[in-house]
Amino acid sequence: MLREGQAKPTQRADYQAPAWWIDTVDLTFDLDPAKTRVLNRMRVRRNPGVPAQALRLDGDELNLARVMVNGGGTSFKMDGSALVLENLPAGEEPVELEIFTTCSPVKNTKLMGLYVSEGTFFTQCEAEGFRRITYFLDRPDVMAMYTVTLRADKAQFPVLLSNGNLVDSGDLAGAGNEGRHFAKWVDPHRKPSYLFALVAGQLVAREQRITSRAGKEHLLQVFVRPGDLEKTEHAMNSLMASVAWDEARFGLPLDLDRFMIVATSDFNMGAMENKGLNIFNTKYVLANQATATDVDYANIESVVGHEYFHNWTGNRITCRDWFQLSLKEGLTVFRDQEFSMDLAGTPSARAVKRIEDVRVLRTVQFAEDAGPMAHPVRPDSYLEINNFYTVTIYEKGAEVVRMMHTLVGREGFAKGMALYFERHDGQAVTCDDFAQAIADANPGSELSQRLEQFKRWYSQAGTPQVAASGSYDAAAQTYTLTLRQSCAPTPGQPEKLPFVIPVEVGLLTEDGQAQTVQLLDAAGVARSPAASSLLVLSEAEQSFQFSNVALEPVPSLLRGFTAPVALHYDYSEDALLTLLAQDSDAFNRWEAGQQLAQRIALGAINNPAVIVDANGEIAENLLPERFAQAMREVLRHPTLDAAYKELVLTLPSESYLSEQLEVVDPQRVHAVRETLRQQLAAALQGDWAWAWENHRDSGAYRPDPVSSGRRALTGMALHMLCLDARRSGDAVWPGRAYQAFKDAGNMTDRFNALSALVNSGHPLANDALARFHALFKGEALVLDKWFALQAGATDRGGQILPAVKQLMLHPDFQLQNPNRARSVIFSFCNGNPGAFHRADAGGYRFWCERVLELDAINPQVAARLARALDRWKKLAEPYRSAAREAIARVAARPDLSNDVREVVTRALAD
Ligand code: B3K
Ligand code: ZN
Repeated sequence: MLREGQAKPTQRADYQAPAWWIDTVDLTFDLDPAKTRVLNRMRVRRNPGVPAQALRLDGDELNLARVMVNGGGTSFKMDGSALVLENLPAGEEPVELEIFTTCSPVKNTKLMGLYVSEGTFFTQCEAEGFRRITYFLDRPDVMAMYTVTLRADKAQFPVLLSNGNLVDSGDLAGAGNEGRHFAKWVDPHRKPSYLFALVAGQLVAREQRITSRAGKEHLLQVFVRPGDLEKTEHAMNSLMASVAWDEARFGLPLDLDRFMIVATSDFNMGAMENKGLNIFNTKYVLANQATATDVDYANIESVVGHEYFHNWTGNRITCRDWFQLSLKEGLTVFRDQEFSMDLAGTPSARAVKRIEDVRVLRTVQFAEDAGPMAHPVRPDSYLEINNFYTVTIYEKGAEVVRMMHTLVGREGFAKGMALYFERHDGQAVTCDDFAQAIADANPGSELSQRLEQFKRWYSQAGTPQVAASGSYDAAAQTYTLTLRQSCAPTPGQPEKLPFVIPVEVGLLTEDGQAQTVQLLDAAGVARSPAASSLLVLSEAEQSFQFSNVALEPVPSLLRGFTAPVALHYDYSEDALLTLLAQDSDAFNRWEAGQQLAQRIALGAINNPAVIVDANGEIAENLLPERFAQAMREVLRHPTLDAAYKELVLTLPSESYLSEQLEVVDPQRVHAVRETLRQQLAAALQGDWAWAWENHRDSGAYRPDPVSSGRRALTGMALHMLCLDARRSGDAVWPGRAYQAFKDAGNMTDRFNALSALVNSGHPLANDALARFHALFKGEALVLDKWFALQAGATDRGGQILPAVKQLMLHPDFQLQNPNRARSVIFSFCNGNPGAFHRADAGGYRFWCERVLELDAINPQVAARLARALDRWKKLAEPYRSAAREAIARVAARPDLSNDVREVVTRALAD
């Protein structure tokens, strides 16, 4: 329901080429936190391909002082926040436009456009922030050459940065310019406005000169606040690795003399790929072993890589319109995933990365696909584009690219990328253009034969369900595998057509040996014998035949997770145990363990005889001995990597389990999973102790996959041992955890030990938390961890919500700072279902208040929080009604941002 005056959704089908082009932009900034003056000189010209129209420039919260055309005055009008020039000269001659505006960066709490963070100026323009800096055609298909002059007080803002190359700098002369200086930057590449950036403040840089394969010299710089320089080594190493990787794997070199990264502690997201001047959340730059965990190190590597890879996939070839966002995001996530895998090296470390990525996809994206915000990888409409920077655009988009990679092979994909750049370098294009290039470079491939159908991955939302069944003919030694696909309706899409789904399949014997078999092609001709085959499912139902199958097989389906689908096969428990113990495909081996655990958990959740008592505890034994034994064998396995073991031994999350249920009682899900964890802790007590003793590293800290894996496993073991001590009353392990916490030589071990104490609810936790806080008082990112740990801790009887309210009163809490707000509020509402969903609705009331409070400060952050109740319709009573009421209370507010309004309106829609 739209109220009068409210914005209307933008539709993909309404796309029109711009009526005007902007060829050059010359910006002069007089930077002042309270009132910054922006002089914008543009050369614009009519787009001859489009009927003549007025020039309509986007603007938002700007104060307009002057508009001039070709050096003289002009008439103009305002239409809402847009500046409209109706009387520009006719004809194709370029027009010189001069617009003078002011804005107030210090008041900019939305952190979009130009803002101030700890006394330093930063910008964020994607998607539509440039219009908050000056009037412009703020759309990605308008690409211009930029010249930028920054002028500011030299003592306060000694470093002045913008995109491209520094061409001039010095002190400003003349009256009123005492103590002021300037810097002039020219970007040698045309770019859309969303890639504009400036930074001005007191910063220091780590610098590195590199020489490319082609022998060209480049300067890499990582800018941070003074004092943080020693935390930039890993980011710089990651940047160097990224430059080398893109050149080696895709032949894509760095196209700038200078490439800069700047870190800020006030940022709405992870980082931003502005041309030559990436701006990062400090969380994805700063690390040393005392303050950052292994996970932080890995995230820095992948985010630095991601932003760097955008330089080609996003910046050199950009999006025609924001509906094409996955063109750059899906492809760049695919590239950063491949980068991390290539750097990880061993097959086992690659599998660990793949499992981690799939786990996010299945937990978060599948839930998005099943909820009110479900949208295709290329959406059809949006009210606020910032709401569409989603796991569907990013992670599912990356899976779509990965399927193309699977269908055409690694070489074929590289050829496709080369053709994509040959055709579209310097252009703003669509997802269709990308898919076409990959297909055209691979004539005869399954992709090019079925391209139109394949592209349904871009247009249809929802997670396809694939049901598999098999039949074995012992006499003929053939095995027939039948696959059926379906996809549930999503908002606006009641019916779906079949997708093209690549399914990698291997056949094992009952005792887990690989069978080398022959897949029969459509004509019934046997392909060469193989231990694994790629099936391409393109019809609603399709059967595939294998010959030469000596023994009744246990199928290993969707190996490596070759498609973003939910696969269903009615495995016997024995078959799952075989796959867990033997499958040569590491992904499916992990998956078999997850399915076993899921069966046990869902069985208990759905069994009315399993009683959850008033303390949220379950007395019965839920853990079958066979499962415990299988987990013990994984834990004690002589050759599996520690990182992999940790993944197998982690039970499916509460959110993932909830998605498998029709109706969710979140407290019951929580109780069952906690009980299972507690019982796994007890059943394997001696094994956990063995794992802890045998995987501790004494050598120098290195965040590589092998040693990180060992720390992850010892952390898990310590956690399980403390959990078990809670049951037995034993004091030894909590004591060791406390000692490990105090003695730790790195943040990973220290935080794991602290987390073991906090999450097992041990009395020593309070002392440890106080020490931790004292130790890291001045370290904002570490304090974020401290807050997040407490807000995300295991709830036992409802103690977390009051603790969260207390945390918000802590002098270090700051609602305006997105990292801090996320560390407390999101960790509770989005990350702690067992604490958030309370029968007394206290969690939902808290959510409602915080969404409204944040919306007045920063709508983007508020809208993310608003999504915590996306899945309310699935909840059992009394949660369902209470959640609905809380959402309705938000929706009833007349002054909501588009961001929050879109989320709550969709949530309440039928
Ligand atoms: N492109 C940015 C995200 C911008 C988000 C705007 N709300 C970071 C990235 O994906 O690399
Ligand atoms: Zn990106």
